[in-house]
Amino acid sequence: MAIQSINKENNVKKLSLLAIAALVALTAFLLLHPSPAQAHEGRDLGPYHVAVGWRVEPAFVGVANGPEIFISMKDDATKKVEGAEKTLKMEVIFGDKTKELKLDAAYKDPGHYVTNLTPTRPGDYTFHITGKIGDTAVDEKFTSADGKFSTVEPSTDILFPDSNLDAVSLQSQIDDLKAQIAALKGSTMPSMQATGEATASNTGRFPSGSGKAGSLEVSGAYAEATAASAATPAATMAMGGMNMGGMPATPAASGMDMSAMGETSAIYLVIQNNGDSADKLVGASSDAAQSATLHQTQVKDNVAQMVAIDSLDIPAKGSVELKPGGYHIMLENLKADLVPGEVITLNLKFASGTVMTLQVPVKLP
Ligand SMILES: [Cu+2]
Repeated sequence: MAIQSINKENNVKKLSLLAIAALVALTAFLLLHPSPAQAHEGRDLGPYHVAVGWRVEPAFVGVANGPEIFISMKDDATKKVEGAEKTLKMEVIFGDKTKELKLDAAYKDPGHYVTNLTPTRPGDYTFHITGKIGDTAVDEKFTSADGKFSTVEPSTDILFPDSNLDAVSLQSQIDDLKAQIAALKGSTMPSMQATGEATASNTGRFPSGSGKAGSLEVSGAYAEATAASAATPAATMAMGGMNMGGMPATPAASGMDMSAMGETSAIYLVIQNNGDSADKLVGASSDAAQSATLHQTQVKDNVAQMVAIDSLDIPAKGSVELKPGGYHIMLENLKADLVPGEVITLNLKFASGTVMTLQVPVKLP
């Protein structure tokens, strides 16, 4: 028993030594032969042998990499071909996109040429080499779709501790956010853009409740208050008609006041058209409410009813008054109670394309 186990031990030691020797030999071979047989595609071009692949295999999205080329003589792999970085060009192709890469001779490694490229999308990449090696014309495409070098893989598997940080994931998240912002803007009023003149009305050129854009002038605008006072400090600060510059004039902007949900108010004003052509008020929006629509109050069978209207004619050289019991701009789903002394922003859109932005004070009805 004892002798047998000693023999066994010796055999194991011999095998281990053999394995180590084999590993050392293999490592030395790999170090001496940087042109890898795998993960690169080799081709004979005239008297030359060319191998193309990724510098780092497998290739991952967002990880610094780049195609590389090894060039040697076909009949003697130890004879490296130098100077090809001056006569060859390389471009990378992904889908319908193409990019030229700068080809450099690898440092202290004759016959080895490298580029820098960080792939940003998973999938197949094609490397296109053109120009000359010596006197041999070259126009060759190497694609990962052929399976001889790595298809770029998503980096999700190798990221830690956060697994969702590759460029593609981030871009899709940004695109989602953009779409959400666009949807939010659209729900207030599509393509609302303040004109230069209208913006000027925001800067204090016009007193609160009035504005001018093109040949249109608005005066006497006010919004009906929905509460006598508000408890929040923001509302208190805005009391007394002070418009705090760029600060939101109402606590609405902070979205904290839930008590105003579903509440409505109305804005009244006078629109004067100094121009020679008629115009129409076709839309409105306000920072104080989720929607602002044109309404008309009609008395039917002694009962006052409000109906929504699509537009309101503003005759040439004439004026229209929006007043209680008649036309008004209905604010629906207020973001917060409207308190006397606050100032809200109102955007008016006209059929002529004129857009006017005004500051509208809140008053008790
Ligand atoms: Cu109404």
